[in-house]
Amino acid sequence: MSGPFYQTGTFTVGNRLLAAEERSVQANMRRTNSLNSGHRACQGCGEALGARYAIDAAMEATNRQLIAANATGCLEVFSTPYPETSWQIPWIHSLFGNAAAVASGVAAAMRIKGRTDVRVIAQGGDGGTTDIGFGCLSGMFERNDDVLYICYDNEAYMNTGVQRSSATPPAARTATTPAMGAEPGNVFGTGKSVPKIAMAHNIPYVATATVADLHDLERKVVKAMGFHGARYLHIHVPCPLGWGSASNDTIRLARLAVECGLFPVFEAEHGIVTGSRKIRRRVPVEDYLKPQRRFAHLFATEEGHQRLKKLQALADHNIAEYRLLEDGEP
Ligand SMILES: Cc1ncc(C[n+]2csc(CCOP(=O)(O)OP(=O)(O)O)c2C)c(N)n1
Ligand code: SF4
Repeated sequence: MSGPFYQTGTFTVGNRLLAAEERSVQANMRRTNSLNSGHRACQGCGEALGARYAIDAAMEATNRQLIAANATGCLEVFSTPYPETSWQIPWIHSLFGNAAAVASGVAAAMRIKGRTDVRVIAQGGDGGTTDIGFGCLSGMFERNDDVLYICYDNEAYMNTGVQRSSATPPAARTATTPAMGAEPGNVFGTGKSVPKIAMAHNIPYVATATVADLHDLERKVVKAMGFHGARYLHIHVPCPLGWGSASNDTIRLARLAVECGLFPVFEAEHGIVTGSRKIRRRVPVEDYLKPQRRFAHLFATEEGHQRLKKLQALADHNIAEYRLLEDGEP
């Protein structure tokens, strides 16, 4: 364990103060760098960071016997400009909407070939997951196919110019929900929580994670690979281009999303929540929203301030639902 003088496992102190077994794979000589340098993600891309850590952790957990299916989207486009690729693993580009089905097929083929050592991941953005790929994903869950599906949630269709998805938060400005008119930005609606929908399928493991806590993200990937059957990991990944945020603010924003309650971090087994990451220093939603230009209109008018109150109410609801301020588990 680390010494008593240091706060470890946070953004202030890195791996060097942690015991070897507690370190993220960043400081591990066995790190595979499965998403290698040379890709063309934007500076500060949360999706690139999340994928790099998730896939390296999965490689470590599976003794490097891993195949990934990737939906169309930023992660596929920035990593694999044909005929080149940054991936150092067997990797297949599916269609936009069928990564889960392609991964299910790969897993079935591995089973028929008797390759029980080879494990399969499917991954995609929130558009590919919560919208167009949703049917294939639900089928994968319902059949309990032996696949870990990872959604990198940057809250819009970024690759094609920032269109709204069903994961776009209310009031956010996107190319299809402009910050003007009677309802500026995305409408306040009923929303769609795919982690909750995944839980409703009773699959072995569901978790949310964020690039602000890479140790937790790695731990959840490793844990997910310890299960067989369908598993779902939903990672919150800030997108400087789509959010209108500074590229050096990616980690800070990911952390503020958790600390204000708008992105609850939790895990569940067989449909039951088993743990949630407690908020250490609660902040108002304004702290998270203000550095993002997609929410700038909220700070310009009295109507905007009324909408801020509605967003705070959503955060408060999450805090109560996942008991994010209470001691004990979950
Ligand atoms: C059937 C189909 N419709 C539309 C597209 C165009 N398209 C490619 S990527 C993309 C958006 C991807 O958004 P998301 O899944 O959220 O991933 P991100 O780029 O944000 O990481 C769209 C609309 C497509 N490739 N196929
Ligand atoms: S648009 Fe967003 S998700 Fe896509 S590469 Fe740039 S920062 Fe990453």
